[in-house]
Amino acid sequence: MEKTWRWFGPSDKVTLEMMRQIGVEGVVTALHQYAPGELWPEAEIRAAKERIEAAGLHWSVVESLPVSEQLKYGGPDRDALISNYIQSLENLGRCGIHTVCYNFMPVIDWVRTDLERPMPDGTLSLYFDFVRFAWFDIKILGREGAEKDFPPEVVERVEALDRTATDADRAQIIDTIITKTQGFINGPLGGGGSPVEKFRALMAPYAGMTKEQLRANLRYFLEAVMPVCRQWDIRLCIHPDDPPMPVFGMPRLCGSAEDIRWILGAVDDFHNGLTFCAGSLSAGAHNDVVAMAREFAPRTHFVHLRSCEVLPGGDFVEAPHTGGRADLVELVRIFEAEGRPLPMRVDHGKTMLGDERVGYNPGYSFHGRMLALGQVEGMMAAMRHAGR
Ligand code: DNO
Repeated sequence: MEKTWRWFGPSDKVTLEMMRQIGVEGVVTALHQYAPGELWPEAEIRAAKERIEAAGLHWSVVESLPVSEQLKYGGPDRDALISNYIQSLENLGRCGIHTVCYNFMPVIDWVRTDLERPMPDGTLSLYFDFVRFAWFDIKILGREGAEKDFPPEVVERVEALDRTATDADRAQIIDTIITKTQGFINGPLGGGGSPVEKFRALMAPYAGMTKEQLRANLRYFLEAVMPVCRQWDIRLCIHPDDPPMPVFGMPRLCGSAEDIRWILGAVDDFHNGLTFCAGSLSAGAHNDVVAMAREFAPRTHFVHLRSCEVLPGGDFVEAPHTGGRADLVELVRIFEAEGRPLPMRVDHGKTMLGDERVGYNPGYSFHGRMLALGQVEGMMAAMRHAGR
C-alpha cells in the first residue's frame, strides 16, 4: 500500500512539509473551493497538483469529487450535473490523477454526536451516542414519526434527556451534527437562517424515498460516468455510509456486504470500485470487516484504516488503530497481498498532546493521526518482512 494523508488544501494546519517529515508519500485532497456540482477546471487541478509536487509529494487520490444531492434524489438538473461530473473526471484524467472517491449518502455525510469525548487516557475521541442522536432526531429536528425508528427504551431516555437539556446542550449538538461535522467536508450550509431549518429543507426531496429508488439513481449515475472512467483509467471508489445504517428516515445503500455486492455488480467494471473504510464498516455490529476485505479487495481502490468499538446500547467510539473490531493487522495483510500500490490513509485519529489547541478539522488531528500512521506503518513493515 502507499502511505497517503488527507490534506484540506492550503488552509490546512497540517502542511505538506509536515507530511513529508512523517513519511507520507501521496496526498489525498480535493478542490475544496468548488461547491458540489461545480465543474473542476483543468487549470485548477494542474495548479493544485504542481503545488503538491513542489513539496516533494504527489496527488494520489481525490477525496471527494462530491455527488450533488440532485443526483441522489433524481432531480431535474441531474443530467447537466452528470455532464459536469464527467468533464471533471476527464480533466482529472488529463492531469494524471486516477483514483476518485465519492459517496452517495443523502444529505448527511458522516455522523457523530461528540467531537471531543474525553477518554480515560486523557485523549479526546469522536463518539456516537445513540440516545443523544435519537434526541436530536426526535426533539430537535422534530422529524415526523422519528420515534418509530428507535426502540421504546431509547425513546424513554430521550424524554428524560429532553427534560434536563439546556439551550447550550441543544446548540452544541446542532453545531456538532450539522455545522462542524459536515462543514469542512461539503462546505458551510451558507446563507442566513437556522441550520435546523436548512437541514430540513435539504431532507425534503427524500421524503418517502426507498432504498430501491436510491439504488436506481446510483446505477444511473454509474452507467453514465463509466465510459469516461474507462477511457481515462479513473478508478471511482464509493465511500461506505458512516455509520453504516439509515439515518433520519432517509435510505442509505452502502453499509453492508450485501450492499457492496449490489453496487459492484450494478456495473461490473474494475473502474466501479470501493473505498474500503474500515472505520465506517466496523461501526456496524452486523459487519465482519475482515471477511469483507477478503471479498472486496480486488475491487478496492483506496483504503481508510481506523477501527471502531461498538458498545452496548448502540453507541460507538473510535478505538485505537491497534484495537477495536476492524482488526487492522489482518486488513493490512489482505491489502498488502493485493500487490497493487493501493493508496491507504489512516483515517481519523485521537486528539492529543496539544492537538486540541490548534483547531484541526474534527478527527483530523496531527499527533493522533501521526501515531496511527506509525502503528500502521509498523504493521506494513512486519508483513513485508514476513513475505521476504
Ligand atoms: C469523514 C470522511 C468522509 C468521507 C466522504 C467521502 O471523515 O470519512 O467525509 O471523506 O464521505 O466522500
